[in-house]
Amino acid sequence: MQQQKTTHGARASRLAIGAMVAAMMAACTSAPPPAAQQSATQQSATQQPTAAAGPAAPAGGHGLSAFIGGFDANRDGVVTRQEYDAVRTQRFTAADTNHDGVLGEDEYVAEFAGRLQQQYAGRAQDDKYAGSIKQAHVRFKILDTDHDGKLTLTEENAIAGKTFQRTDTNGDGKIDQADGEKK
Ligand SMILES: [Ca+2]
Ligand SMILES: [Ca+2]
Ligand SMILES: [Ca+2]
Repeated sequence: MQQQKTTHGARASRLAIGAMVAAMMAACTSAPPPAAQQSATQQSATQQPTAAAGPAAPAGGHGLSAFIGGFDANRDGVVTRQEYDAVRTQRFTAADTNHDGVLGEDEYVAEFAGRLQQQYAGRAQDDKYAGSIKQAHVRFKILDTDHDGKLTLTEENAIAGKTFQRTDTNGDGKIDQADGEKK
């Protein structure tokens, strides 16, 4: 009985300490010292790359890995059809700088150049860079199926749909390493 009483007392004092700690923490929350504020800022800065990840190689390129790098927005190694469509629609909208709902060759190439520069990330522009820009001009002429100099989202979607199907070699509706590197 004596022992039980002691345990009881110890528990009560632990509760009291707990309440004190809680009160101290509440005080900290309402008035954070400068040091705590600074570490919170640092933390959000470190978390930023994860939050704004997006495709690892936004300008894409040839082959399966380049395709995944260009469209795997959440970087889980899989490009779902939904992800593919969302990334493309977002790029189309961003490219349409004069907001007329269609892309001129200049708008199309400028948007691609922005992604390519992002992919180069400070590396010097080489012959390959110039080649990629040249390819973007060629690509525009292919995508602009009725050759009126304006790329509509419908035109883009038609070709992109075929590209997705062709890349999805095992036909499971998503693109990942299981589809095998082609050529
Ligand atoms: Ca993904
Ligand atoms: Ca436009
Ligand atoms: Ca697949």
